[in-house]
Amino acid sequence: MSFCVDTFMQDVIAKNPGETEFHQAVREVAISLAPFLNENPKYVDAKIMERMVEPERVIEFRVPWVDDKGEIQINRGYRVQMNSAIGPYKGGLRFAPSVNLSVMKFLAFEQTFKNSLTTLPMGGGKGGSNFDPRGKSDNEVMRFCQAFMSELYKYIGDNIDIPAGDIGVGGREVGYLFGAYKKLKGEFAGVLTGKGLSFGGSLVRPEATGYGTIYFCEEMLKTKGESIEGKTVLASGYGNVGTYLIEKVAQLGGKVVTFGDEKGYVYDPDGITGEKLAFLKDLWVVHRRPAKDYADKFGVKWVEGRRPWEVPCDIACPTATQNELNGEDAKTLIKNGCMCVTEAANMPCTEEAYNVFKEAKILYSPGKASNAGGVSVSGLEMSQNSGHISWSAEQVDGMLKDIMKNIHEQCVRYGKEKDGYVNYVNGANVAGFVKVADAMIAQGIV
Ligand code: 2IT
Repeated sequence: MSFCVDTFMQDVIAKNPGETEFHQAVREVAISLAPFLNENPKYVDAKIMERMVEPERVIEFRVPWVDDKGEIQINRGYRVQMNSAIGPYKGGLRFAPSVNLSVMKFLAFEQTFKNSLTTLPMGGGKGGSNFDPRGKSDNEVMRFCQAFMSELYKYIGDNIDIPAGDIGVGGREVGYLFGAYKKLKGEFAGVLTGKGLSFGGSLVRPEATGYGTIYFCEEMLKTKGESIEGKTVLASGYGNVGTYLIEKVAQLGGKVVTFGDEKGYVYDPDGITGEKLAFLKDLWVVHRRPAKDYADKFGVKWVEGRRPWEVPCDIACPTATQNELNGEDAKTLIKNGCMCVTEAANMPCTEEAYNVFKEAKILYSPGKASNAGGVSVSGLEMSQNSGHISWSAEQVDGMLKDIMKNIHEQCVRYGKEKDGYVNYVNGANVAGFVKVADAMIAQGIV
């Protein structure tokens, strides 16, 4: 048997009609794995790819709750339990209006590869709801989280499936979800990660995705004899990921000059450091305020209705959401001299954008490699919970650095081409695949 991307994709599209994000994520993996699969037919014969695109289980449920006005609201909840070959399902929950089954499945599929790369024993899962926490009161968010957990608790557990945060789910939401689980199950278990420090959370978990992305970026730059110091960097979002990414760049002597939201972006040519960084750190994570507040406060430029990729830079870090950087944006970045694109969000670059970067042979890393720091520290939170211990910030940060370095090495090992160019997409996909695939073969047809 041989592996043919077109035949495989036709089948995936026929079985999952309309799920465009899921098709996109699977196609990227299929294209990059095809040569490897055809050199290693045991994976083709065992139909590993066909098995991996079929979630082990999808849970979809009604989430009714009552808002502050007394009106009944109905949202839809999801948990996609994608793959448990190398560990219990692990992955975040996303609360955003754009959430649908396609988005959940693409994220769960990516998560399986990402978690495999972390070197920790975690399978892949993802969940969430089309609930929008923006503009809701604390009480509304709490009632929603309780309603959501009143169904989800049946399917999760500290050795079964361990959710965490993603877009729209931060410390506040994880706290409410944890409280609801504890009440329903009557047990205090490490069933969620990203918890508050006083009830089993890990130091450095909030910072881990942003910090980890920059540690990975540093490793990429090192291969060219470069570093972050003195570099001009673009970020897009300023949630949990963007905020701490900006902080780490500032700590390492680089300068992030943009961030934004769906309304536009801030351009601060002097860089977001010092007092401005302190303001930014609270802007969304604490106060949930629009990006424009920063421009108004510091008298810098606000660019309405556009994305930051038009600003000249050395390094671009998409930190917001899927497909936020398209082929045209990619061409603009290259034209302006960008040498490195490190994804902090999940699948933020379109297929066209990826092809532009590949053609130009610049440093480009997919989120499943470079943003794996978040779930890695979640894995470390699970270890601390099961050992009833807590590690210092230095210990966790040191382990995070080692993990990001290791992921970079795996990408280079599997992604280096004959001319020395490292295709991090191929490297991440093959390395992530091999571990899961070998575990699946060893466990038989289950
Ligand atoms: O996309 C991701 O890796 C996350 N949202 C974090 C998942 C986790 O379990 O910490």
